[in-house]
Amino acid sequence: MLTLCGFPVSNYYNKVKLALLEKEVPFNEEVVTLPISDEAALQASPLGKVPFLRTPEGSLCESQAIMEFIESAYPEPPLLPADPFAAAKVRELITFIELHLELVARELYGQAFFGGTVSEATQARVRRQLEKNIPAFKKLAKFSPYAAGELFTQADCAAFASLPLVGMATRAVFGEDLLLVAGIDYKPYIRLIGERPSAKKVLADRKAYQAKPAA
Ligand SMILES: N[C@@H](CCC(=O)N[C@@H](CS)C(=O)NCC(=O)O)C(=O)O
Repeated sequence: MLTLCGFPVSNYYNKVKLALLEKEVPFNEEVVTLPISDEAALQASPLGKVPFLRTPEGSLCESQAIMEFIESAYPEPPLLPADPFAAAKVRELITFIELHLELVARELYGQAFFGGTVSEATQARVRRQLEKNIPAFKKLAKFSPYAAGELFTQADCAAFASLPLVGMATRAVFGEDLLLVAGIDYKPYIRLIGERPSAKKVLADRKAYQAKPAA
């Protein structure tokens, strides 16, 4: 049996959880919070990040590596197109969502979500970067109706988990949602994905986790 380790507020955890639920793969969840100090967990995820996956063959970290494992081990229903070029386009989009949008916006989270402050220099750098990367993402994303086109793919797992964070963080720090400013009307798309049973479970589990008093 697979065990997904992390916590249900993490966007990367929820990306993988969506894929497992879409494929109806049986899995357990183990809450692992940050910072990770447990030596066995650090063995599984040496950078101390979540998610990581325990499998009967050993553990795996890095959400995209986990997604690729799940896709190969449980091919149905596919979350990547069979055509190699179309599959590469999905992976390209995931890289834009995570590396060029989410990871850049992540520098704002301390101020946006955790009551911290981000220096003006960092804010300016992040804004410049996002003002370059968001229009680039817009050129690739289809939203017709899914992120990469007509099929629900891994890119939707990534987009559903990460785009709202980019929007919320930029709105909180800059006073405007830079995705919307760039003309990416992602909210109807998020609502569409949110109708899927997999996404409903991810959202319900996140809400329940957030409602729990801190241990
Ligand atoms: N590239 C990693 C990113 C995972 C990641 O950044 N997870 C966050 C939680 S959403 C985390 O563990 N942060 C703690 C840290 O970076 O030390 C992946 O795709 O799994």
